[in-house]
Amino acid sequence: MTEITAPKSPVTADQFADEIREQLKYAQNVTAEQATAADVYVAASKAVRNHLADAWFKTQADTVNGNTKAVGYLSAEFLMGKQLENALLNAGLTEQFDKAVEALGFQPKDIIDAEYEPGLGNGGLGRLAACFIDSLASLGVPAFGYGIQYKYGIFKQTFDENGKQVETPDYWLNNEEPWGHIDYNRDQKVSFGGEVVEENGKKVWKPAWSVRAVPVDYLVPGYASGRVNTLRLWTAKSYDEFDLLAFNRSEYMDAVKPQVKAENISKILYPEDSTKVGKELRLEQQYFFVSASLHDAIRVFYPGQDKPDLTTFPDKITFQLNDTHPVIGIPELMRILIDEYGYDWDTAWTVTQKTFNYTCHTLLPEALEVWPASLIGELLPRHLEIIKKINEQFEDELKGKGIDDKTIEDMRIYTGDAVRMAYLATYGGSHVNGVAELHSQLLKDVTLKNFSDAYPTKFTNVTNGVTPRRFVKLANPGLSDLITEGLGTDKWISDLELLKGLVPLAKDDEFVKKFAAVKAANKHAFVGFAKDHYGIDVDENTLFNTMVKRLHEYKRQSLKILLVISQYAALKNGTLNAEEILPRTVFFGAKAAPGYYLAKMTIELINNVSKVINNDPDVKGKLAVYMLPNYNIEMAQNLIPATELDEQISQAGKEASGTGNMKFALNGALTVGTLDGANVEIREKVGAENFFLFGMTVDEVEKLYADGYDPAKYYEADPRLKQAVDLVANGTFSNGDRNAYAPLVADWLTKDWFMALADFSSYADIQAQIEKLYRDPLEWNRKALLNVANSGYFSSDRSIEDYLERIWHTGPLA
Ligand code: NBX
Repeated sequence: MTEITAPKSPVTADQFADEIREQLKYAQNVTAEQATAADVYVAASKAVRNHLADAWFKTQADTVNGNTKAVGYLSAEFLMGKQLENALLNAGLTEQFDKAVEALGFQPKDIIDAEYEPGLGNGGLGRLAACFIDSLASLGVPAFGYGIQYKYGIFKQTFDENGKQVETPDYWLNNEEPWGHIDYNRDQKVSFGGEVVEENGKKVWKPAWSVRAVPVDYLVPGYASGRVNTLRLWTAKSYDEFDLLAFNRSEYMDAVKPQVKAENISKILYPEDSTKVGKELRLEQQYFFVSASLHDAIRVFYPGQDKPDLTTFPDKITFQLNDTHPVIGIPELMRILIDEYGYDWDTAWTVTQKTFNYTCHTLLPEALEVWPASLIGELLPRHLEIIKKINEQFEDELKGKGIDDKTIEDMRIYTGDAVRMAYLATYGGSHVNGVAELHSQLLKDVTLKNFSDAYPTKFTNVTNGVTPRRFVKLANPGLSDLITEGLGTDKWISDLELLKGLVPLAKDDEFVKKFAAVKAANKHAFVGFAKDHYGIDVDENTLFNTMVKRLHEYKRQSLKILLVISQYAALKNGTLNAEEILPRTVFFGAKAAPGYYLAKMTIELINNVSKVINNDPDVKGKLAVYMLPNYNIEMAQNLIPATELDEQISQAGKEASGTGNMKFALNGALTVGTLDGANVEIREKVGAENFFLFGMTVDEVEKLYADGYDPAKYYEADPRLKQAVDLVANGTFSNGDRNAYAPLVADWLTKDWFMALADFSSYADIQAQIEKLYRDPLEWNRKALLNVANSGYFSSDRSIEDYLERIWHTGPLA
């Protein structure tokens, strides 16, 4: 007997159909007969939202009145993905919904698909925030996600006829959006600019302009916890909608200027740019959402109190800083406590330090935000003063610890002309964590070494995780059913370590064959998805080999495309005979930051390699390559379950964690990867024999840098690599134009900062192992199943439990 514990609402399908009809009639103002799929989507979303309302109110009340410290997750990005299916799952209404929409004459899938995916994040960091708030709610921990409701999310990516990336704005609010509720009555005022004056011996900030921060609330339903938390995304509005004087002078454009200036703040998500800094609007965004959120938390936890005792603030809520983006919250809380509530510096500092913790998501020094002091001074003059004073206190503290002047200089938060946000976060909070074991170790040993020496107990690790609800249960229903069958229970959905119970089943050939059949069905389904969405004909009788993530040199999409080119060349040369050839389909998905030249050129190259290979009759049925446009959560949910081989091939010591790697392992793909980020832990858990490892280690990379790296040597030494680079250089993928990729080729041969060429040989060599194993489907699938069985650790529920224990020191509501 299979034990089913998934939530199930007592509402019947008929009742739910009536609720949808009611929404259609009174909210959408269409009859059931007139309704389109888009209407039914909105109506069903509102109906399911209503089902969550009582649990939401109760959770809010318990959060404020209970004695459990809440978590505030401050993040500039929440990459949520589509909401309806997840809300139905957590409300226990999936089956009723399916029947109800069928009764209304629709296919459930068409209604789910009618939702427009919000793209309020760039990649891993934003998706992690979304997984974390899902897990917090599912564990019953009182929590708020705080961020920005951008009008325009991450750009939409298409390719022009030359294969170049084209970015178009993503105006995701073009249609009715049923999930967010704008609450004009819980607004906050956020001010900027002006000057600081002394009045009666007190510093007083006289700002020059203000915007109105209005919250838009999203429900965050937990799975089987009965709890619904809040994601509060701020939108910027102007206080003076309209300058009537200017309007009367017929200066129409000027009349709306204040509105435009204010509303610009939440207009657009910055596409991740790890190299450029100094964007005024970005600092405005950061301060905007952080200031509004801190004030909001005070409003929530001290309702109606003019003189709240804010020394208890850190007992009410702990704020996690998701990377450096919200770090301006540290001086802002100091300012609130001192200027708005009259606390002395030391009390304010104690409260502030207790309130914040910082998660770092990078190892690239250029990705740690550093703001010009002049910019902070202009935009937030009072904060700059506070930062300077924090820095003075910090330097004194370091002197007191006997640290030498040179080291103190290296550690300064305020350098005289810049403010280092990572250092401010490290000093201003209680804990600092990296996002995988290796990453946290490297933070301590390299990136933040001086800080870890001075404050060793601040540093800890919390390895990332992903939510099993979205990325297994919803994305892979076939595998979910098989897991439930194998374990005899569906409890794994909220206790992912139970997947371990599948380990013995890897010895059962019949079960392994069922597992293989699920993968085959997922591949088949993806062929349909690819046809519908991209108009391509994918051959499902090939190995599905995927590399999806942001385009970045350190992630080394170049290494993968060079390998593909060398495989193509081997097929063309006849170096491989027909029996040796393992038919493969390679899928890439990646957005490049719009200003990132080499990344964009790599996309263009992949597209043109794809054109040549896919149109070459000599390799038909043996090799195909696709650069799928606009990689997003929806694509991930469809492609990951269909993938058999996943690429995690960053240079060792560069990928902080990776979370795609976890999603693939949980969905039964084998990984080919380097010893980087969370790959290290994945390999440990799933077993070295179930992971294709290649490439240099962190130490080997360091040694090679130190010895002087010359990529041309590697090019000369491996004929496979030489041939691949030569084919790019000689115009094979650019209609004979030898200049098309010259900058890329020159970079590979003279610089290759992330050492793709040095790792090429071991990467090419391991392919033989991959191909050999794939020819034995039973053994391949046994290993893939063991990946699933041993990846329960990578649930974001486990990550949150680690945060609770190591950093937040709180837990579920009673
Ligand atoms: O955060 C990513 C890391 O690269 C991954 O290794 C890690 O798994 C993931 C979650 O911890 N970082 C990331 O996604 N960064 C950004 O998206 C980003 C956004 C804006 C920005 C800088 C980086 N200014």
